Amino acid sequence: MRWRFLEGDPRSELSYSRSISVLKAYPRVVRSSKEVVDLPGLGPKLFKMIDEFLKDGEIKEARRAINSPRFGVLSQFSSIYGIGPSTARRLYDQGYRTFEDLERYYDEWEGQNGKPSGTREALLLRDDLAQKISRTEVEEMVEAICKHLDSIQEGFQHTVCGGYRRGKEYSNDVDIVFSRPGIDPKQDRGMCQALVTRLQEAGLVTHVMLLSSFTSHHSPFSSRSSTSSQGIDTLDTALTVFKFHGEGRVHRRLDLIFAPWNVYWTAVVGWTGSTQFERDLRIWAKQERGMKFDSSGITRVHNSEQVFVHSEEEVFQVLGLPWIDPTMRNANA
Ligand code: DCT
Ligand code: MG
Ligand code: MG
Repeated sequence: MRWRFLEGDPRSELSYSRSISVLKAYPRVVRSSKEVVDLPGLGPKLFKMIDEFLKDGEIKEARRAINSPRFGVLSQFSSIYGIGPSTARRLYDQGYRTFEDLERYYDEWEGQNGKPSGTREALLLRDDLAQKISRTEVEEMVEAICKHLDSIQEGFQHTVCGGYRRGKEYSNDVDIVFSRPGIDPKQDRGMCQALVTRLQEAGLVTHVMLLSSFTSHHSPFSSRSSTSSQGIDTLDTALTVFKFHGEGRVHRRLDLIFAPWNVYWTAVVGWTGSTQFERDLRIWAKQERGMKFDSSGITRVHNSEQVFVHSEEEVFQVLGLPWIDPTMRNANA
């Protein structure tokens, strides 16, 4: 799956990703591919791999990837915040192999373009950002952030989403969705920006990678397309880097999302993940319900009518699904 991702073959990557999530959800130990022939999303190629793994303890193709220097370098490069697989491949093809090579490349880039490069910053932060965040530290960050938000405007509700909400012991970043119940979103326009500015002034946000009210939910580096043209159902999003003052503190990635109250719960579902769960939810909504689901809202495809919800249960209800506990949404590899 990772090899396909790094080499830019999204169809195949997604197919492996789905197969992995299906196998992961299978409650018994698999002793032969015959046991899983009836599971959805698995094909002949995967059955061969399962049997090969059961027989040899590894899969040749996966071994080839792991042993390939190119795979190693692309993995490293794409671990940098802001470098996606296609940039990683371009850099590799131009002969770059190490982080030091990349530092030189981006230094030159800065010299030529006369402006700082976000990726150069991310390279400096790479050791910090590679460290995982404990639940305790997530909670400590959330408390500090909410205190600052309260000092700007009281009455906001928040949910810490992402891996934390799915029960993961350690997260790669912190994702928080905010909204003010019953308030016309026009009134809170600019809150995301205001909070980021406040956190910057407090010296807690050290870098802003993206500040946007124009895109719905996605990182600047992901290929998810913008979903709706109406201004009302886009979310204010800030992708930032956060660091507490003091010795031994580490830079952390922090995603802040501000949603209008009537799509707060779709935003919570959309930002809870996992990524594979979100993919499947979107496919389900479209195929089974004729609806378009994403974190910025649910719309009926045939008349573009928006469906508003008031709880997470209702999101699932509208989609015709039973509520699924966040800890059961860990469908990623
Ligand atoms: N998400 C999504 N599509 C994307 C990016 C994110 O559907 N292109 C959703 C799924 C998870 C949620 O947003 C938060 O994403 P991340 O923070 O990237 O992942 P995570 O599941 O929180 O895991 P971690 O942050 O620990 O790596
Ligand atoms: Mg996260
Ligand atoms: Mg995130």
